[in-house]
Amino acid sequence: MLATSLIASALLAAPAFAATAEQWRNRTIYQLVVDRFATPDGSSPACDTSNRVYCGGTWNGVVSKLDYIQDMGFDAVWISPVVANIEGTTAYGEAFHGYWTQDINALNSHFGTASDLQALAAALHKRNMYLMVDIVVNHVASPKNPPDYTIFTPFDQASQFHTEVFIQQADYTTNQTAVEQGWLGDTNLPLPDIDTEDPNIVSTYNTWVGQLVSNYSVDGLRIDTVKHIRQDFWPDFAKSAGVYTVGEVEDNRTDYLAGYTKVIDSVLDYSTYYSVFPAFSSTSGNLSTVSQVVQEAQSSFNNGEFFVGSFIENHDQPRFQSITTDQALVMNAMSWPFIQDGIPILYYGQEQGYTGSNDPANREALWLSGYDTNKTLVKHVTKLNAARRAAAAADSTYLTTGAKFLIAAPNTLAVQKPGVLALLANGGNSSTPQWTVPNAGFKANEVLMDIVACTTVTADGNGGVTVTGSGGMPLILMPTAVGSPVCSSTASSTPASSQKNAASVLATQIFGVTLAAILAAAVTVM
Ligand code: ABC
Ligand code: CA
Repeated sequence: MLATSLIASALLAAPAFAATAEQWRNRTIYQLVVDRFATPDGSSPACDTSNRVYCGGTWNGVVSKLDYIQDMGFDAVWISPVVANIEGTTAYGEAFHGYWTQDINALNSHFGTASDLQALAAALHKRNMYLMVDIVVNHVASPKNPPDYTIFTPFDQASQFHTEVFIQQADYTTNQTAVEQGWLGDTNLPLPDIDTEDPNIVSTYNTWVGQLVSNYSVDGLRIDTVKHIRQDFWPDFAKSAGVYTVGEVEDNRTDYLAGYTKVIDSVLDYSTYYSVFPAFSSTSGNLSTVSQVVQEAQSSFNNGEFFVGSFIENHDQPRFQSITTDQALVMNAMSWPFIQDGIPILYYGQEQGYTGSNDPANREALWLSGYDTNKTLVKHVTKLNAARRAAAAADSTYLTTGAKFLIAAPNTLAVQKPGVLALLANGGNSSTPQWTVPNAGFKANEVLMDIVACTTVTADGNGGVTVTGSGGMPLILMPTAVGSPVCSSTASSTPASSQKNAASVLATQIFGVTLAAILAAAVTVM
């Protein structure tokens, strides 16, 4: 009796999962900007991104929309930074995004109270979902230049900061010391760079991160500006955090990113991003570069690509649909994070077809979409999540076996993971891509389900496939026993345009067969 009630109360308390990288491996993450995701009362205030002001989203707002996130199949949420930021307007507007720290020991009151943030963690845990919090330790932000250091907490003295010298673009490839000890921002809004060489500051930060994680039951951390602090700062910091850490190292050089995978759990997969994004955003993009970059990362990253955060959009980059609105290219690009080795991340609004370009345009209010779950891309991502989960359940090696490129051509890719063959293309919505994969690892003559169109493809006698796509769409093939439930548990996501295509292909085939049969019959009669 006592034991039962103890268990019951432990369940009610929904404790932190304080999850390790290993526990994050099978998860998928929905990234959101708190100010732009949901209002606490369900209202839909206007939100002109170009004004760069707070629009009204809060942590309670996030709680109220967890069904929307969970129904798409995500089991983790990455929220924008939570600590108190500088108030009022600056040359670049207000700190609605949360990256302009003033006080690491206080919360940003625009988003709610400490108990609201704890309630968000508890609401997620009750659903067996994880909370990832975004943190910034490299710098604070100053509304004026030179800064008045007394406004910051706890580092409130000029001596606790590096000398004010702004990082220049050229430094990024030639001067790592400048990258680590120079300042981000500019004279309009400097981001004073904290002296993370000072042992007192290091220990303050290590204590701070442990408390943040325990106070708010955090399960994982996205760490900002990781390349702006010396690498040997990170292992102790990550250990003090005690949860999965994925770092932002904005760089297209795989070997450069690799270094950081040795000091924290992993990195956001920026080098793949810089090849995947252009490769899918135009019909003249080159998909074969994707295989080169990914294979280099698989062999040089600590733990290969398994713990990276894989993404197509985020709050710093132009949305995919600001470059192209060809829905076949969009569907292909969006599939990428879900068929590779790492942890997929979807940036809020991508599922609603948002088109904002560079910051601040890419931070649209999601309430303006009405959280429409009938959108094609909502359905597509729901299936992608379901397919990944089904693949992992069907084959225990799915999440631990590196992706293989069976085709890596300029316009087509065939990416194989245990039990899944993803056929991707960048020919656009009027193309009919073709893939010939002589040995795709399926059983001889096995019937496969393409979970994108929810139609079947039959493997040949060697377990290979020869497929002609329609409307430039990707195919994600799985044995029917695994793929059919993905299709039946999620509504059809086939866009009207490609349904028409598929129907006309079918009609041609039927007509072709009929015509051939009539001709054959005619020949026989004659
Ligand atoms: C504000 C305005 C912007 C305005 C800017 C000057 O000021 O909103 O419109 O253009 C936060 C806010 C931003 C704000 C900034 C500055 O603060 O979110 O809205 O911009 O006040 C992280 C976060 C980011 C955050 C900060 C600061 C850091 O994700 O949201 O921004 O806390 C560098 C950093 C990177 C940082 C990024 C914004 O800046 O390294 O951590 N992101 C090269 C460098 C990168 C550099 C990038 C941009 O330029 O290598 O290190 O990122 O300056 C590829 C190369 C890359 C190259 C790119 C451009 O090309 O491989 O290396 O990146 O091919
Ligand atoms: Ca620094």
